[in-house]
Amino acid sequence: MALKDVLAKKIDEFRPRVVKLLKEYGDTKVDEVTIKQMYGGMRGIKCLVTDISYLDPQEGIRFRGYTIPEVLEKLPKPAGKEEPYDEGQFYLLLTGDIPTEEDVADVQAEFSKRYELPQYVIDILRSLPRDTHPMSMFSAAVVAMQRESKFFKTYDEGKLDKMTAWEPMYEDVLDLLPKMATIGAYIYRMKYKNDTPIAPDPKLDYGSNFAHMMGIDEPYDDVARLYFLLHSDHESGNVSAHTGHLVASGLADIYYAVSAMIDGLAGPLHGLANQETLKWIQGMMKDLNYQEPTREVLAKYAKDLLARGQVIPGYGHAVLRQTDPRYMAQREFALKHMPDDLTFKYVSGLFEVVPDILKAAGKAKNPWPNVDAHSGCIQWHYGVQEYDFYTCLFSIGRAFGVTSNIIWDRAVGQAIERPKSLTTDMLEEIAGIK
Ligand code: CMX
Repeated sequence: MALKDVLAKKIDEFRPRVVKLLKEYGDTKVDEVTIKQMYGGMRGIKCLVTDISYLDPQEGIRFRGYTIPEVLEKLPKPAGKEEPYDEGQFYLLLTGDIPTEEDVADVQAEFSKRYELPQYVIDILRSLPRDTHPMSMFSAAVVAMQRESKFFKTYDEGKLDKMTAWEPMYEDVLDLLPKMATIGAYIYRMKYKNDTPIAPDPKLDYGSNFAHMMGIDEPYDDVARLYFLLHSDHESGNVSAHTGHLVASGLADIYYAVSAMIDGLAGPLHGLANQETLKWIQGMMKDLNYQEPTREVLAKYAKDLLARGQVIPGYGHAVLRQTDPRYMAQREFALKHMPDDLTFKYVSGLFEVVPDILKAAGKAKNPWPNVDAHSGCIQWHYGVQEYDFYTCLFSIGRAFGVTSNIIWDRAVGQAIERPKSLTTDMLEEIAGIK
């Protein structure tokens, strides 16, 4: 069955569960909120619903109930390749089912018609000053395509209906996801490779097409497939996913929502962390005269950093309390393909010493590495050495999960977001200070 038909069936089966919860259990309490949480970025407040992924503090992310090792094992892979099709990950995120080869081929056929960018998007990218940050370029290119939105057109013609609103949203998502790869690679080659963009090849799967448009040989296609899959979703409360959901909750279309998602990713506390981590590691390599890293020198370097009151980049997490399985998946790739890479040796050496140092320091709730401790070093190894671009890669991957969530938001009629604010005076009153 084609993806859209499978999805339609799933949505029909799922809606009564939401209706029952709201009708019969709508007043059931889920959580309480403290003043600390209100000032503290709403950390941990249970107030969002998503069925696409769940972040278990011990196990890490589960996509539709599957752990990362399970997803990597179960999803179909292109012949002779190590990493699964991103088309298959999209199918899984949307439906909760592991797709067959045929299902993946259907999604690939849909994507293959839609990689080409409208000329005006290229014109817009080219008209921006070349030193514009690639994330700003990315966001501008996506929002510029809003005129293509079928969702908006349906709304504008007065035909948007609660029961079918997910359908034009789905069509918009299918239009946009392949173009995310094309925009990313276009920006890369225009900005960093002497303005030599490479046209998409519709015969290729998503990861291979991206590698082709980046102009990077195998196994960068596997790197791309893995990278996009690992970054595709991380529940819906992180800044990028939440921003996309929030903007779409006002019935904005996917172009506005994904452009805003990109803006959300651009901050150093979120998507920019991967480039910051690699920058720090390479600074350390320079400080240590590019010597082969030993446990002793790495430990001293990390301890000195802590003594100066700084955080160790790539370690710790707001929710996770174990080594991020996304880190482990990348580590396995690096051990196989680039064990002698010096940057990887530093990354690997830090993994051996930093957790104990952080545990001994006693502050960080999670002393283990997160995804960002690893991703930059693999990109660097395959020639993507422009730090600024790394968050664009994250944007392409994250769009798979964010757009899946938004399709389901429309399917189950998630409402416009409108939490309530209080003033500091009111909080002092509640606290009994006044
Ligand atoms: N190095 C040193 N100290 C750290 C630390 C680290 N890597 N991680 C946490 N701590 C410290 C915090 O600074 C905090 O200290 P204060 O009480 O003095 O403020 C204390 O430990 C408690 O923090 P926490 O509750 O464990 O962590 P948070 O939820 O507040 O912050 C994070 C999480 C990721 C911002 C933090 O661990 C950090 O700054 N890590 C380094 C930067 C990084 O790797 N960012 C990428 C995040 C990836 C992602 O979010 O996906």
